[in-house]
Amino acid sequence: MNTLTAPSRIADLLKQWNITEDHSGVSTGKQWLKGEGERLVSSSPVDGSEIGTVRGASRPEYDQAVKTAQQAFLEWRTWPAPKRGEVVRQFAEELRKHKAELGKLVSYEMGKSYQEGLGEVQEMIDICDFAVGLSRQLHGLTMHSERPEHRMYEQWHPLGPVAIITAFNFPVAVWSWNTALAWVCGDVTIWKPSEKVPLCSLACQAIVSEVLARNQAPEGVSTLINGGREVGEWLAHDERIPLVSATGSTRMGKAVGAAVGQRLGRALLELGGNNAIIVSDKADLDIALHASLFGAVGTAGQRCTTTRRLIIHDKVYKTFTDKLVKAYGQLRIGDPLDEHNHVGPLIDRAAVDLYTKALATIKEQGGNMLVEGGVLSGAQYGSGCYVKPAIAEVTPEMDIVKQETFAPILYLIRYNGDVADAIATQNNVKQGLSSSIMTTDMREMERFLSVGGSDCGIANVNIGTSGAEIGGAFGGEKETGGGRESGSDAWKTYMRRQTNTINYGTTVPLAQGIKFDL
Ligand code: UN1
Repeated sequence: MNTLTAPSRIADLLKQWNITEDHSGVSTGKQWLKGEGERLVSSSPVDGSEIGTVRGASRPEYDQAVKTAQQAFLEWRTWPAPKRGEVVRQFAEELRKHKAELGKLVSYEMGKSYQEGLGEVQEMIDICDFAVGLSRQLHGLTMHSERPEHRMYEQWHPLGPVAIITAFNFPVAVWSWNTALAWVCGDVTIWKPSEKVPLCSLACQAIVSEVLARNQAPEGVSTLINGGREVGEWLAHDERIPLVSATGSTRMGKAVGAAVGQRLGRALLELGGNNAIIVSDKADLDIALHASLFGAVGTAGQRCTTTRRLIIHDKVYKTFTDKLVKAYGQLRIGDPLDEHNHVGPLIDRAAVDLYTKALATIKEQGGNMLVEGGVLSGAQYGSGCYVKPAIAEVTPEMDIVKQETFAPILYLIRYNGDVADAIATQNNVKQGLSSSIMTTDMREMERFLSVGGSDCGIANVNIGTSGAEIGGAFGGEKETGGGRESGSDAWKTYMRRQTNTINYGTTVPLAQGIKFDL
């Protein structure tokens, strides 16, 4: 066994954050509630061992935690934004200190490579740094009033408690995209992590609650509510929570969106993708190869931004796919904490079943396997979660190609003629998260980016579909849910806008020239 994953090392890792083998998963900051609800078992897909159990919230505990958050909001919103930013700056400092350990825990509990675990913590640090600057830039506009001696402007106020529902594939980063912004905006946060990776949430809560306590922030600024699916439902229906930010499957997002919409709350949805790279006949094929490879097999195909489809021009199809198949032959699959490996396990056996079913369906629907998949067996694959990245030649109309299978299965589609055909194929799915074109042709590039081009929230040139930086707004259209998180002006979703008109004159003129004199 790799020394990094020896169970004793993981136990040590958890001890530094006072995480015991059976721990409460419900906390309002320094305070941990009992955890009288569902018990979650955390088992590592790396070696199949049970790491610990986490006790979720009962309904009364949930209500207590939300009440504490509401109370905290009343104080937190009065802190000057740069002072809240200072707390986030200190949180980033702690994350820097804990980067290696937290990255390791992410890798061990979720199964992504250690490099990617570190990258995920770096993403947390980056968004915190972004939020610190933002804390001095929560600007509104001023407008010229049509009325004399009047002034008009807008300002942004905090919203209230923000619920954050996250998925297993990014056990720590997506929470911080939301929290770092929400906190500087003056909101408090309530986190419902994925049932599959609860220990990562405990580590994050341990780290941030120290920082909050050190700064005398009120209890409830960072609330953690582990539990089963019902916790997500409670949050979605809860009128005390003005914004629910949810990352996960389109099925989950539709349910959350409907529940939040029903009570006219605000939902920020970041759901499934079906991301394609167009490989033009004018592409630099080496660049295309590298970008496609990481896009398709990084995180074992379990990113919402994973490259699922390659739409390749006929003229370069053979040359490019030969290179691709050769590269797949060199992939090393195994313990993700061993830095020699490229591909780790899928999250659990249920995910392996979905992968296996998808492979069977591809064949049933007429696909041709260019690189056969399969579940790996043998001592080092004892968890039963390791699978081979597969490549299938398909036609774009096949049903399975239109679905998001959260596994390393890459679909190859041919096009000939104009880039417009490739773009139409790319857009002809229900999801709209990320997209790329590989080309050295300026006209093709601009057409891909123009109004008739990619219909996705992210459209890249000569880089892959995954691995977005935090500085841009992150999210997508259509069934991806329409929300934007992270950089640019995504912060506006976490605040309410108020328009103010002030009359400093001595009369009351009405807008639109209306006369109403007595
Ligand atoms: C996700 O898979 O839910 O762009 C988020 C990326 C990462 C985030 C992915 N920065 O691939």
